[in-house]
Amino acid sequence: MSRVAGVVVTPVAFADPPLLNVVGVHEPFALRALVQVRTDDGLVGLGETYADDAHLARLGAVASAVVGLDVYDLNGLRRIVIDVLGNGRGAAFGGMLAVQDPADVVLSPFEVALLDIQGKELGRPVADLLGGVVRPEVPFSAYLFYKWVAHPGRAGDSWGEALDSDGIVAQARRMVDEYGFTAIKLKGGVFAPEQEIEAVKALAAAFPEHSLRIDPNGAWTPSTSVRVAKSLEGLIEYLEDPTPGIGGMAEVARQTELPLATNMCVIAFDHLKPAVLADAVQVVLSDHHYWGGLRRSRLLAGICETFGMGLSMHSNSHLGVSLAAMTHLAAATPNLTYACDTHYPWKTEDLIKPGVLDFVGGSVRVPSGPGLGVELDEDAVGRLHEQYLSCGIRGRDDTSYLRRFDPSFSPNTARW
Ligand code: GKR
Ligand code: MG
Repeated sequence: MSRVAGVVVTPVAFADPPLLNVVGVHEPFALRALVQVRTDDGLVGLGETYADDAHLARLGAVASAVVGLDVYDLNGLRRIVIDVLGNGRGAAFGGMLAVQDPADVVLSPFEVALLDIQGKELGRPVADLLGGVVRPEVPFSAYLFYKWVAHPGRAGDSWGEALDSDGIVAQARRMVDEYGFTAIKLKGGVFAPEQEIEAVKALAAAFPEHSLRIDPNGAWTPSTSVRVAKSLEGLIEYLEDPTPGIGGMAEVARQTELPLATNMCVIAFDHLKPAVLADAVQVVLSDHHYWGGLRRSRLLAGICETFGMGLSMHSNSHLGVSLAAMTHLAAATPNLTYACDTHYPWKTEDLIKPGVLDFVGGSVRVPSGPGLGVELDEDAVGRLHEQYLSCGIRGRDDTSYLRRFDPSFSPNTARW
């Protein structure tokens, strides 16, 4: 039986294009932390998570406290995390993620790493430890963004500009051609709702067989949300976070046939009861990075099944260790019936050796090797860590970055 002998947490930075959203624009580099858990018999398990300074400090505190833990004692791991962090401190992770209690966010990469070790010890993929594979190929969606042609003062990327419907359709065309996606999500909340409705209609005309979604990250008032919903009924499979809060979502849900999805107003177990009571949300977007890892995400799936809610999967900018974990989770979750979100096509650098997580027909085949089934590229880890050290970014802040170029910018939440 293996025990934890040590943990190394390595912050890394990878190039990220200027993708626009309701709170601003992605900075030139996105941050992630790689968590490597080593056992006394030489196995190494991998986890990936956010990497702002405050989170790194919490990860570091837990890393020291887990030494000696039996790698099968996931309940013990959670107790340690709760003991180390104590109660009652909220935490923000940049972008739009803020939680009342960071325990599940901190738990996640350690839990994934221990499952990776368990799988390696047993010679079984992580999906087998989560109940077995129900779908060997996991469908993902094309995740479209309005975007600038380049970060100001830097060289452009190969995607070019997308600031109108034509640009969005061209971006979708490339995503679909290169990755085979059969579902398409547009990140909205950037332009006036009419312009974004027009973009969805242009996508529907260009991709009549594809499932579509739009996610303005709570940019609209409830009445605007109802108006948008009415014009998109029949065209999209769900409307994601049109307006902030469980109350606002419930108000919209009462007035549209469209299912409402969220990764903003239901992001922790405490939020489920009020959301269910208000019938605010018909689809929950799970995300193992803040729902406490893979097994607690399975618990969320069970709760969604119990209350008749659909289940999809949320993504932030991420690398291959996260994609592997997402794929194992989705492969082993029977009621995760929508294509999962992923930012993966936007990255040009990774921590893992290529060849295991390729998209074919829009899907990633669940890796068959033991554990997560991915291998670190040690040179790339070193390179991306150096990039972290030199890039100067220590936490995600899309708003301040956009304000550097447009000092009058203010986040659009519930403005329209
Ligand atoms: O990467 O800009 C982004 C997204 O807007 C991300 O931060 C969101 O968390 O993808 C996310 C979402 O579905 O809301
Ligand atoms: Mg969302």
